[in-house]
Amino acid sequence: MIKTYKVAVVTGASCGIGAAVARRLVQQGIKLILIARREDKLSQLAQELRVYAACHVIACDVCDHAKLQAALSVLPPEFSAVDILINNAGIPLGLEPAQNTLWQDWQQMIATNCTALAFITHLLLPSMVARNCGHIVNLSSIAGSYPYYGGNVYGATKAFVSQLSRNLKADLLGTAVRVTNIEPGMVGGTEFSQVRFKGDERSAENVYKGADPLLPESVAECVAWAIAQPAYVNINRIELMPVCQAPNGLAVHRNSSVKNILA
Ligand code: 8X3
Repeated sequence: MIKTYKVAVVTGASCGIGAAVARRLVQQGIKLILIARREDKLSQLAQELRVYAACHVIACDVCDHAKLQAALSVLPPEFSAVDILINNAGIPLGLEPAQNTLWQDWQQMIATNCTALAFITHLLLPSMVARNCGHIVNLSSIAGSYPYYGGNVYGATKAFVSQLSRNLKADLLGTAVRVTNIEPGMVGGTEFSQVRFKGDERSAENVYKGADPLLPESVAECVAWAIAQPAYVNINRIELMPVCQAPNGLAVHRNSSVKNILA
């Protein structure tokens, strides 16, 4: 039996992967609750998608727990039973080694990628369990599995998301609620790098130079596929990366005399 989900919440819905997932789900007639900070972008997207299904916009920073909780507690009746939660909102800040980073950046990544994701999950999960219907899709990253230079706290927050997904699955055994962790590698066509490099366009563009990255739609396709599986199937995790990317093994620092011999 294919699951008949009716309402999905998408966080970070205003652009990139969030918007692509929203576009993909709405084509299946799923009503959307779109959450992001930028009201203008959200309203524009909602206007585009209302041709397919109803959309409800919540312009809110996911880190503002009180505002988010208030908005989700007064949903119009047709949106009140949330079946799908797409935990997409997340930020990377910086690509410096840990010793050169700003504490505020670490705090902000933890607040957005971990605490806000946990908060909205904690808010919506009880109703899914009570109705015995639901699917939580967490947008983690390959950075949660593979360390890379400058990945420090960003990667650690994604490891949190991946482990939370596994632990939720364990807790939800015996219910029909499903959990899927999506772990993409390099995705172009999003604001990811602009955010990471804080508006430094040159550094942001360099990340994708000469590369053929995934697109937001590549990730949206995975989300849609996981959701469309028969009710008895849980897709635990999907790791995807572009062909041009690979984990690059372990690094060894050698002292300079040996470096000269090996060169
Ligand atoms: C980020 C993945 O490969 O761009 O979530 O660092 S990667």
